[in-house]
Amino acid sequence: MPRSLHVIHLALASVVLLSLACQRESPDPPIVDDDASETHAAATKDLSSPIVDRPRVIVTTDGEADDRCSMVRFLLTCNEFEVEAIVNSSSQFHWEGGEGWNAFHPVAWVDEYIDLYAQVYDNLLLHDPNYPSPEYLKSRWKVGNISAIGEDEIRTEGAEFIANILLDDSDPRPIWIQAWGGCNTIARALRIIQEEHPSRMKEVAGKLRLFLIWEQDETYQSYIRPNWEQFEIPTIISDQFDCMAYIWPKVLPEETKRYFEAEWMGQHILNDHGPLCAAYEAKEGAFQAEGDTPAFLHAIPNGLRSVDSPDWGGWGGRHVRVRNNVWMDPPPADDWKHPEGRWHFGNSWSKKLENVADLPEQQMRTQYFKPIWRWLAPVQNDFAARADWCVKDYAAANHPPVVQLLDTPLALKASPGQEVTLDATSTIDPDGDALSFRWWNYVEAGTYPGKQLDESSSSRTKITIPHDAQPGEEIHMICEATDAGSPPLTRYQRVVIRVESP
Ligand SMILES: [Ca+2]
Ligand SMILES: [Ca+2]
Repeated sequence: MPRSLHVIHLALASVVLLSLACQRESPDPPIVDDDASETHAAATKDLSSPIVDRPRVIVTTDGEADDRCSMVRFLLTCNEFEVEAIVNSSSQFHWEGGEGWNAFHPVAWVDEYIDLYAQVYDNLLLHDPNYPSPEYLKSRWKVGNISAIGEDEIRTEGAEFIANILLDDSDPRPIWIQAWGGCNTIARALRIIQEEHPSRMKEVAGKLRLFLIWEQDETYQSYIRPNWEQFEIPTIISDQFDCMAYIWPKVLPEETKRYFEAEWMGQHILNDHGPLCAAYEAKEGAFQAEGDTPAFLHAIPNGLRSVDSPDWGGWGGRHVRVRNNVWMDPPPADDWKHPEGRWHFGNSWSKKLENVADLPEQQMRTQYFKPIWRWLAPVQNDFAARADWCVKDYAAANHPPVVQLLDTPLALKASPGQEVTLDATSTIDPDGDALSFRWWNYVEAGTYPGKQLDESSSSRTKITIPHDAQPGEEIHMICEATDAGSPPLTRYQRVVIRVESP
């Protein structure tokens, strides 16, 4: 690559390296170019693009075929996270001793997938030095509670491991625990804390974040809710994830489906992208299902800052507050009420809408899943770029732009009628690709009930706060930058404008 691009590449690498400093265990640190670090420091002065701490994540998985597909994508995305643990757990669908469809995939599949990751690891490092070593990932893989549906009695290694991570007070940053299966291993871990360190429950809850793909057993209701919900753990329980699971051919809009069909999947993921992608379990060459993927899409620091609040929306969908700090899916119609108890397969709105036949109901279904599918083209292109990183050198692959705002705070106040400048002209692309921009008003994420503000295709634009906006209302403006590389990659910044009195 040309020298100037090389400097930018190293500078970007130095950004992510900063967050490694506070990682307990980290992969071998790559060599840092001091000059490049200074270049970056100078380049980011006065820019509203905070250095993003990589979110700490714990995955619990029931090993279903779609979990295994999600794991391929997760491993290719784990440079974005500090992977604290990957833990096998059971669910209402799969447990040890389950038969037929309910069979439990032998736990060693996680280890086998990390072995496949090891085969492409050196090449992934060419693209981001933050990829954790296979040895590190293996040290973080444990087996949790798998002996039966909702079994949360046995003190498993996986439950203890999660408890110890939560009890480690040397690192106060949040931890996102994802339930790709049941909540039983998470429940057992929390019960260890309640029984042995009751005085620390509030402190532990303070850094805990839950993203549940349905409640795939009873343990959230039987144990976690009565004992822990009082501590206001931000908890997302998702149903909209289902549009990335097996029903995608029925429920995704036509313009999105092509990213899931055999032609696209074969070209971008399955063929000629190394052993990890080759292990991806396609269905007749097409996407099969990745129902659990939204649980970690939510935490990717792509600029949307969706982890800041579940109702802000982002790659993992958008949710509304239902009770205490529990968030579920926006209702498809005003008279659809969230369940008082468990939110799961048995009362899922997705399942209720899956096979509707008449047009208005189909339109309702499309709207219901929009919080996820509106992002799926960039999500799939992001996957495709990572697949390329398994086999291509830096110059031959694409890397996402870094959206940087100039004199534009990420949170600002403005009064009705006031003009606000939104400036992303400092955005860079590590490959030197041309960039296209879109500044748009994410209406659903805000609280201003008026009509959508006009969008702009300039990197720098001005908006006028509507005259009927009321003090306290919020307007969310998204800057979306897409590069001209192949596949095209998109990153964001979000500016939240709070309306104040004139
Ligand atoms: Ca699962
Ligand atoms: Ca690029």
